[in-house]
Amino acid sequence: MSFRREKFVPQGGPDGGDGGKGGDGILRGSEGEHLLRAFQFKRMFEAEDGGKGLGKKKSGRGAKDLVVNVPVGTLVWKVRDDGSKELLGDLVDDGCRMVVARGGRGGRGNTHFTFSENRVPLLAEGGEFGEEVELELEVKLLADIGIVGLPSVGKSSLLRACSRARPDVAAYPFTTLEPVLGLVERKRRVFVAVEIPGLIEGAHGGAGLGDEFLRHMGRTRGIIHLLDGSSADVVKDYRQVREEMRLYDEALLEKPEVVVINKIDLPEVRERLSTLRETLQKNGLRGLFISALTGEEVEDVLDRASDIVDEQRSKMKVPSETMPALHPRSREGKPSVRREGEVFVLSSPHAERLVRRVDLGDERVQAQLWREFQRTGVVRALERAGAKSGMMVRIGNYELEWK
Ligand SMILES: Nc1nc2c(ncn2[C@@H]2O[C@H](COP(=O)(O)OP(=O)(O)O)[C@@H](O)[C@H]2O)c(=O)[nH]1
Ligand SMILES: [Mg+2]
Repeated sequence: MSFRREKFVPQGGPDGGDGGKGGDGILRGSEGEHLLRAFQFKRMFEAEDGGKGLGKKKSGRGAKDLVVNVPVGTLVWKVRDDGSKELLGDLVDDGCRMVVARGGRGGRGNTHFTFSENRVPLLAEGGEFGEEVELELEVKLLADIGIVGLPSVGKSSLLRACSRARPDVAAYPFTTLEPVLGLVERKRRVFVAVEIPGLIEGAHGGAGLGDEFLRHMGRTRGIIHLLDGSSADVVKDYRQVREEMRLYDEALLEKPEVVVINKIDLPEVRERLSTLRETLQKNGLRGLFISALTGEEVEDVLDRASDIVDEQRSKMKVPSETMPALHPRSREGKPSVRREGEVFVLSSPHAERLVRRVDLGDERVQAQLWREFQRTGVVRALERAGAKSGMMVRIGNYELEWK
């Protein structure tokens, strides 16, 4: 609320500007995020208030939106008051944004409450309250790197060696029947690796596995193709797996891959390292040699895989996109009245915002409020509900006597 100040004019016209809009609460999918890090120590996030309206009809500044980064692939659930949940959507792309709680609009300054017979408007609105929402976030790890290879080449062992994932390791095939995901941390970079249940293993697991396989593989940015150094023919093994991949989806063959020969800790493998290298070379392959069991040279593989992930991430940048807000803004709506014993409870956002902001003890304000209530249908609603002189009317947190 503000009035112009001019020399020789005791009280100028009203010039109170509107309040600024409160910031929106936004979730943003981010490739760089792999855990809900932002939520480790903090569970409650609040965008800033909009700035106050000023004199000279200056509007308050709109507050900056609050943007919280979550991993790409996060599912967002809204928790209702009764505890039930509603899926609002998932943040599938890097940079996509979801407005989960809208900031309130600023209140209108007293310039809006001038009427012909009222040159000194003492009414102004409080700002609209921002939306408040309780969410549950479910992180679905999306694999960056798929580890493929025949049964028992050491896929589970490698995933164990480089992440905290604990897949079954066994000396016989057909163990890992579900894709196991592990978070791999390299220096300051993080990526997700998935053990793809061997295609042959999968063939024993029923039809559903093929879909699982594709779901994870389709999205990976690269492949670690693991070979067993103690195998009689690593090139044949390699081709067999590539052929299986081709049968699932030819596009899988286009993904960048690292060829890795495992089990170099075994003496018989160590002895024929140079032969193995030659054989691979002759077939146009270059491999890295590791032992998933002892961890020897595993770092090299992870560095290489990490590079692939970074390269592919920068290639696959999708334009930032804002999802539509989640629920339609409640409209101001007509005032409604309900009775609670002797008290009439008025529900009208506009009226609530007015009483929050003005000096109810001032008789001039009361008169103007009355006028405004008449104009906006509040009086009629109360009368229709049976309000009579002397009864109490509750508006927001205030109770007024109806005269
Ligand atoms: N000596 C040796 N054995 C290994 C190595 N990696 C895996 N193994 C063994 O090979 C067998 C199969 O390993 P696993 O990780 O389950 O293979 P997967 O079927 O490809 O997941 C297990 O007995 C492992 O202990 C390795 O680097 N050296
Ligand atoms: Mg396994």
